[in-house]
Amino acid sequence: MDGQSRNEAIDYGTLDPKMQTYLEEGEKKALQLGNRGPIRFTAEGTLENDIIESYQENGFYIFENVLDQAELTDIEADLKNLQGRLPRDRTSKIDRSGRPAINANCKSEPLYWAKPLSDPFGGTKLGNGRHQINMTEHVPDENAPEEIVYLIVGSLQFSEACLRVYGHPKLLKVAEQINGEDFVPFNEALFIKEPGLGASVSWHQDGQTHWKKPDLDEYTHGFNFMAQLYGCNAINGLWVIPSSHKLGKVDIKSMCVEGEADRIPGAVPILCNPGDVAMTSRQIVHGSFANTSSQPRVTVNFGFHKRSSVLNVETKNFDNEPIIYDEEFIRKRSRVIGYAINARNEKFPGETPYIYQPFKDDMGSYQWDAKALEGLQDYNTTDIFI
Ligand SMILES: O=C(O)CCC(=O)C(=O)O
Repeated sequence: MDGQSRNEAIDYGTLDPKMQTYLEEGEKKALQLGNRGPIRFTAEGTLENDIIESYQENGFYIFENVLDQAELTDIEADLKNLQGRLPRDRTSKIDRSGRPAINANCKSEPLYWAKPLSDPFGGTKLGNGRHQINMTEHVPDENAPEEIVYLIVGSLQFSEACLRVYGHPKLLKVAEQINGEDFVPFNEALFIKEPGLGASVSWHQDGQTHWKKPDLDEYTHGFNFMAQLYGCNAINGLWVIPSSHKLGKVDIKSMCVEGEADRIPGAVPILCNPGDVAMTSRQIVHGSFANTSSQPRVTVNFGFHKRSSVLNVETKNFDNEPIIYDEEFIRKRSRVIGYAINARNEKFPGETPYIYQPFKDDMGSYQWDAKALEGLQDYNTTDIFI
């Protein structure tokens, strides 16, 4: 792969020789894993076995060239529109042009703010306290804003281009192979790591409900797709510890080494070109450093679960409120899959649309139109967190 560049003369690596070595070693190891390539199916339509085996072994896989330039251009246009409609600051509902901002009518706040180059998650209770360690924070340029938006959740209500990525037939077929044909949604988000500003995401594993279950396996807490708008490099990209998805719940503090700060040994960066889509087990230990690089990283992030991991689970949502995921709850939340398939089919009529088995006789109910868009307002209040 050519990969997104990392300018060693000005980027963070050279400021800290240990970090420079860590980045170089991680890059080398990442490229040796061999877990990348186009999405390939057998003549019978199943995902090629070597891809499944590699994903099973490493806990992540990079599908290359999934989105073409035209699709990336649409995503970028939506992103710019979204960024132009952000509120002036975290307390505001008005954008810089005086219009209602994108969060103006949202019941649940979709925007996550942080100080530039800071660590907003480490050591906090967010996500049930899964971010155990503090990441290195950096002093931004003196002209940097006080705070930035680094994460937008419920992103499919704000971007039709992202909704169409969610309905991508090959990606949904991969989801079926990994989680079964009745797979269910998790959540959707945009991670925005602007150069010299983007916040870190402290090392963590994502599952919360099933760690102690006797039948826990590497598929239990689902996976994420991470589609890359601009590609990503070792500084701005997500890092993972290969195969750590098979270790059960780990003590992340104990993986850190004295004198190495947040540089967990053995980790590798997910290196992508624009249009590549990484698939990562939610159980893998993963995190990202503040974006001190000169390149942006924008990830269109969305995940899926196995139905058996979710059905009738009593848990707490991201805001720590009790919740039960019964059939009706799951069906309603899954409507986004139906809308996404139909929205994609309208834009790309030459593609064979994915058939989502739970809706196979019912796709007409998920017509993508203005009413459907209206119905997606606050859809993320029913995200399925396990
Ligand atoms: O993309 C990132 O930097 C963080 C992603 C992440 O932590 C997640 O999707 O769980």
